[in-house]
Amino acid sequence: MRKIDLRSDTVTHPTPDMRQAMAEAEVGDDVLGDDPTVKRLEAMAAERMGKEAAVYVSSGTMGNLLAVLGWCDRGDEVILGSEAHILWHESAGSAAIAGTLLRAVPNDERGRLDPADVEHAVRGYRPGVSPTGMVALENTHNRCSGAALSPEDTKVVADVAHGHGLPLHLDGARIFNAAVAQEIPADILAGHADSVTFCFSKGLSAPIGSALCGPADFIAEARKWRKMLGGGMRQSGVIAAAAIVSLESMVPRLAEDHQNAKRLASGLAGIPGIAVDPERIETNIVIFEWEGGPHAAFMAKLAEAGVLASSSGAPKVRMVTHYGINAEDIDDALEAIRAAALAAAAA
Ligand code: TLP
Repeated sequence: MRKIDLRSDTVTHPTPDMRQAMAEAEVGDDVLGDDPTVKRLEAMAAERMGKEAAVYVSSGTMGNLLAVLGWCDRGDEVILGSEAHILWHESAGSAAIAGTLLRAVPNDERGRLDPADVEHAVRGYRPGVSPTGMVALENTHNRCSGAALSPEDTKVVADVAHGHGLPLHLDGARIFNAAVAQEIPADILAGHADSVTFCFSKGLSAPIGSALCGPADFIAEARKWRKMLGGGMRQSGVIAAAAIVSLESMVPRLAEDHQNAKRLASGLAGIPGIAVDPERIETNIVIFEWEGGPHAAFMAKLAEAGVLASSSGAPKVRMVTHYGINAEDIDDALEAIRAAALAAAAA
């Protein structure tokens, strides 16, 4: 049976152009600063984000962790949204490795932070208190169904952080989805942030890697942290070559993923037992609620019907559109989901 894999846009495979670029990549020892392809990718990444410099890292998780390590001292706290990926899905690296406290303030259903909450949460050092080391935002927001922050949403929080002399880090794993959805260049979306992480290995379909971008001295220090974490890669031009292709050719097609996500959400809204508001879908992530019976039974029936989805806990189900999934696949998936919903409700 054919599987329609909607677990994540991380499941995308490299395009034929990427594989060719990988085979032909000019390489060197990147730890010694000798890999021309990595250097080219880092220059492109910095330029796309409007920052002075960038470092190529193995994953979005590593990019975010390097930002925490770079901006904070041990014992500092990071103020971020209650649904932030850094808080939920990064294996507590900010605590275990960077020695920081993640202090969540509520984010709204679109991933926005209320600047008054951030203002209230910021603390300087006094005995017994962990001082704030940085503030973080996420664009698009994974757990908020891919909602995109506007430059203004980012600016109001940046203004509070900067007013206290604190940096704002943007987890922009899917910042190009936000850029395409809003027709706003990524450097404008990242403009109010001091540093930004973005991923080549999600909607942009490259096999491996992310970039951390920011001021030159911060990125120079991030290289030290990356080496310490075992992330100094040698002839990484082989994988950077695919990331270059992803930046050059995969951004505009994200619009297709967004249309497919809308199509999916509209279809889901008509299936008994499923609650979703298609109007809320802005990019490529569709999170809906299964209200038709036990969650585990529905997930199992979906998998049996050949539709792979993910879940961050009942009653939520997440489906993500990406390169390799077209409108016809969405229609096939909807038919299978309808059957799975009926079977799960009857079970
Ligand atoms: N997100 C993954 C899972 O970890 C949930 C996914 O399938 O969506 N920031 C954001 C906003 C992310 O969504 C992710 C990955 C990361 C950071 C981490 O990137 P990687 O997986 O490269 O470490």
